[in-house]
Amino acid sequence: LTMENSLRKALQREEFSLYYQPKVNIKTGQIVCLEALVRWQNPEMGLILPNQFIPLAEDTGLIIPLGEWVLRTACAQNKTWQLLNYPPMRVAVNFSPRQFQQPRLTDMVEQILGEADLAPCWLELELTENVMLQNVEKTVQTLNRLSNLGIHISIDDFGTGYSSLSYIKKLPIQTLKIDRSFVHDINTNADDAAIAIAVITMAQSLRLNVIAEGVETLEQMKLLDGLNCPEMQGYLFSKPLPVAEMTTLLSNIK
Ligand code: G
Ligand code: G
Ligand code: MN
Ligand code: NA
Repeated sequence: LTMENSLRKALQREEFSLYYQPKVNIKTGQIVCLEALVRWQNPEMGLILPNQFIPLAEDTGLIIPLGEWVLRTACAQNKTWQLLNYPPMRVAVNFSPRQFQQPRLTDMVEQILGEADLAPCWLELELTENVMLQNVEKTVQTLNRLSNLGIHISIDDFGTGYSSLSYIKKLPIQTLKIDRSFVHDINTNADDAAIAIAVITMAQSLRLNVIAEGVETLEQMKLLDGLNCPEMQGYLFSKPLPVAEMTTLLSNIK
């Protein structure tokens, strides 16, 4: 209960912050997107990672105001970087199941984009397969609305969920993110490599973009590059960074 009470107060006490991690196009060397990852710095408990509080936020419904804060902060930050003349890139925000199912989701997203004065093409939403499996018709309708605004939709942790290939074909999405569990041992585990190849091949046939996450070594990068996976994300390029450090990184590449 302590954790729940602290979580309730954390928003008004401004204890949350966003870290950003680049997604890199390996062919051009450009950063195409920065993924926003929420952190909670509590005075008593210290730094708390999302895996330790997102499930609780989901269960208590606090994910709704927290999610809006994340979206608003990420959009405003991306606009700030654009006004500072850094090369334009998308900002990606993770949406959990309850967030995706909230009433008037599209209105809320549109309003936040408007407040930030950020064009929708610079926003990406990351959804897991399971987020979208609840109600197929509703899911397609919501994704169509978001997609028609010009927002980029990605399927996060792809390969770990239960979606069928025919289902994926129906969805207005742009990108598949190969889950990092398949990347970790890709150089030594033939099964993991086979799954990565299958996802990359499928993405190519469906004309979807594909990105590998959790890339930590040069060997993993080379193998994925050889498989024609154009985009990568992981500690090899950068760990998630707070705003000041990310701004320094952006200055160094400008
Ligand atoms: O930041 P880290 O790599 O520890 O993230 C762990 C998990 O928490 C990931 O699955 C990520 O998608 C999720 N996560 C991080 N930030 C957010 C957020 O702002 N909203 C939601 N819903 N999930 C997040
Ligand atoms: O589920 P999602 O992809 O949103 O989660 C992102 C999580 O992955 C964050 O917790 C982030 O800190 C973590 N992460 C990012 N890059 C790497 C990496 O190269 N290796 C590992 N092990 N984790 C990573
Ligand atoms: Mn993600
Ligand atoms: Na993931």
